[in-house]
Amino acid sequence: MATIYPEVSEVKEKALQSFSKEFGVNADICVCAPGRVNLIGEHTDYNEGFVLPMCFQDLILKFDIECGALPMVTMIVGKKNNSTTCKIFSLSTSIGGQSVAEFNCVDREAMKPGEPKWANYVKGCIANFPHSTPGFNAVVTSTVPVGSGLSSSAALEVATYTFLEAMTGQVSSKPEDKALACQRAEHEFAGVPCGIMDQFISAMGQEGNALLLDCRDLTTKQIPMQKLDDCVFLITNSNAPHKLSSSAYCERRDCCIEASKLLGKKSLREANVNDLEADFLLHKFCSFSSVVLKSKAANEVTIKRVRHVITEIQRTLEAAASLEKNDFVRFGQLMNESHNSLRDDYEVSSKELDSLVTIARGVDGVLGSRLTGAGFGGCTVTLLKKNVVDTVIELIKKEYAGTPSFYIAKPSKGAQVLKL
Ligand code: NG1
Ligand code: MG
Repeated sequence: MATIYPEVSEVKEKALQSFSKEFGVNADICVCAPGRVNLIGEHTDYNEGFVLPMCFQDLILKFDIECGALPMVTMIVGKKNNSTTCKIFSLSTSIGGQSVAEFNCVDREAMKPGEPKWANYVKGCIANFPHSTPGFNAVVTSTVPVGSGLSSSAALEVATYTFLEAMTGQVSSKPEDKALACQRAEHEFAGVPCGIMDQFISAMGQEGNALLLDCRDLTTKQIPMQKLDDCVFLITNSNAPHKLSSSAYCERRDCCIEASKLLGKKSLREANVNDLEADFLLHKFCSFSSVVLKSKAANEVTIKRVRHVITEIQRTLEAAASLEKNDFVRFGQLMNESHNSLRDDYEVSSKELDSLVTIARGVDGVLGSRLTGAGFGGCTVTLLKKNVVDTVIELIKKEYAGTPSFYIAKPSKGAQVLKL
């Protein structure tokens, strides 16, 4: 049994008390699932490439010494209620504020997305759970900030699914089935055509490790991070609104799918830089075949998008290998290259994210800095020496135009059932 930090107990106690108050009985199930930060491998998951995310807790550092960690989790406590309905109270702003959802969870045909929005993730998981589910009461709360690229949605899905497993005793023998069911929940009930990374890491994360995930065959490799020693990952939330992100996400995804079709590949994972230089260009610009010719500018944009995906997949593999060799300098360089490619070729950065990255990179002791998540807003992740964390935070507070928030990421465990 892994260490349960006292702070997790605090989140748990609050949820249990609310449950007793709302329902007049004690909950008998308690589960949690974390958000995640992606270290490298951005916009590669839906191209069947590699990603390298980790679950994390927010480390408390004093004079470079680790003296605690705050949880970044979504927690659900609950109990069967001998009915066909489920009634769920949300306690936190990151899950739609204080609100309640009530619906029939036995008749799956009747289950449709609706209001409140956060309950759609829960409904999606119930609809995709391979066993029947009885009615239940629950309280859900979260410390994962919403809309920041730290995957609060996957945390809610994976927590829900883990809750259903604990309640029915039907635990998935393969964690990939659980992740895939949660991904379908997001596609079908939240209408977000997300890749597989978020659900996988939330379900499979292990304390002290990042996870290298091959999004083509769904094989994984735990990458130990204990050797980071005097380095740490700092997450900076730009707290900038990212209105563009969902339409741009779909547009990028469609562009990649179209490009892979034109190249005659199942996905961009099968493509390599030669495709960009020879075939692709030739095919697009010179051939009079059945391919619908687009303007030169549109083709150039597609080539940039494809170049990002191809090079990012390579960078991710090299980054995982560098981490295994404790070559953090190389890892940091790859993070920088990743950001530059997301900014210039994939064009998903923003002035806020660029500014955070530039400020951080200017400090001696920073090894690399990049945007994380889909882009346009949300967070950056920076690899740096522990002894310059305070300097970087102070400098960002001083020079960044917005109001940032910070998390020092300690690799932590994925979804779990907690003892009551
Ligand atoms: P964020 O922005 O962290 O939600 C999104 C996708 C991921 C992945 C990244 C880009 C969702 C829910 N998740 O992450 O699957 O494609 O963008 O690497 O849309
Ligand atoms: Mg999300």
